[in-house]
Amino acid sequence: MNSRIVDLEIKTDGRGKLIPLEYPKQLSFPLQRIYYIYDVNNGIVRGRHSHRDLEQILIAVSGSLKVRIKTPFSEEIVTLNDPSKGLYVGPMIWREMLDFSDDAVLLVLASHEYDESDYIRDYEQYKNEADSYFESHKEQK
Ligand code: T46
Repeated sequence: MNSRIVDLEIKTDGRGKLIPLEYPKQLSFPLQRIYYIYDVNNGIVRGRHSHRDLEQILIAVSGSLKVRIKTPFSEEIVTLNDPSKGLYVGPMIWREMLDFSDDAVLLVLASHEYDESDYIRDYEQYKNEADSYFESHKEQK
């Protein structure tokens, strides 16, 4: 699938831990935007969309949350609860973020500026577009 957990290298010394994220050393795409999500109430599900081109890395820098990642062919739920693990999410992956702990802060590194026309928010529309996308990108299925 066009998503995977990425191990982020920790620089540890007697003062604590630091994780650098720099393109092209640790990041596979040049960064154009960051945002973070926090204060998400119990029972809330965010996301529920796909992106046509955007690549992102999601990191729970504090607390924990789950991410459901879906294509027309597969589905899995990934728990993010470790600031040294990133979830890379490539184009044409349906995502939903849920089960945020009270202290969860989800940091997102994005390859492009915010662009609403890159979002697919209707699941039927997503399935139609994803079928043709994965037909021509079989290696990402
Ligand atoms: C994604 C998941 C992981 C902006 O103005 N600029 C931004 O960069 C973003 C991301 C959002 N917004 C506005 C658009 C909406 O009015 O912030 C509001 C909430 O955005 P949205 O409902 O899209 O948030 P989520 O949590 O459902 O999804 C977000 C990202 O939008 C999305 O790209 O992959 O986090």
